[in-house]
Amino acid sequence: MRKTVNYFIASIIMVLSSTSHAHFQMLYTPDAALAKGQETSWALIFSHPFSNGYPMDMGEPEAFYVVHDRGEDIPNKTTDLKKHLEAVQWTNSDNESASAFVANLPKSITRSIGDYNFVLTPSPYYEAEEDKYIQQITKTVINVGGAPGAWDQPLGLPVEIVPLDKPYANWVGGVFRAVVLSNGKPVPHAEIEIEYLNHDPLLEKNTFDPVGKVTPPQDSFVTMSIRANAQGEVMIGLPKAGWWGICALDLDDGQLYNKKELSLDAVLWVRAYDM
Ligand SMILES: [Cu+2]
Repeated sequence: MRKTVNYFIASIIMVLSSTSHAHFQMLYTPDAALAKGQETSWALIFSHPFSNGYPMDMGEPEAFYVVHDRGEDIPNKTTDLKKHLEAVQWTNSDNESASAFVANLPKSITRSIGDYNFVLTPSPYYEAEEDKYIQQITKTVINVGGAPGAWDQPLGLPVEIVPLDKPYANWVGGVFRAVVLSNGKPVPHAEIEIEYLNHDPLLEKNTFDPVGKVTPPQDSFVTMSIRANAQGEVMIGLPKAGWWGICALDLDDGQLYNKKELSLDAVLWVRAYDM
């Protein structure tokens, strides 16, 4: 009985503490800098990347596509990827699961050299605790063959984090800069959350690696909070190899969804490599 009560209390504490961690839309693929075109595997999970906290149900995404850019004078090419989506149940190591999506993209998608901006517009997620909807428009940029494209150009999304450094080519120990846009305009002092992808998605198992790479000294280190500067620019350090998520919160102008408040957020994933 005592054990049951303790377990019950522990569950409550876990729920309370996980809700204080940032919800993060993940648009994951293992590698960001590919030597040549190849098949790529993706996981689209709405989760808590640092803590391996409970995942949240994703509805069918509103949009999932890739914009390929091969540099000057060649027009961008947009390829819709929704037909490649496969609905799955994604589980964390506490056996909490939620609906998510995976995509195995054929080599033809990343056949040529240059930058590939993958964009996901998930359907709005209802957050009961705050009685509002959250929609995180998410970008992951990868490169094939080292030929730079227009990684520094906005894609014209309603809300967007635009890189000021190549998001797919960062050494550990470097910094990464970006500017936060809403309707194409910088957002001064935007509220930003940063999370390190501490538990790698295991794509063949639809679950996260139960072993985290780092242990935080305290809860403030799980989701780091910063503010953009007066020009809407953000700068973060990259102290460890892997993926870093940057989320700019609530960039809309009081938008509603189903007559409730909608927080329209922008997420960018940045990859750091060991030197
Ligand atoms: Cu959360």
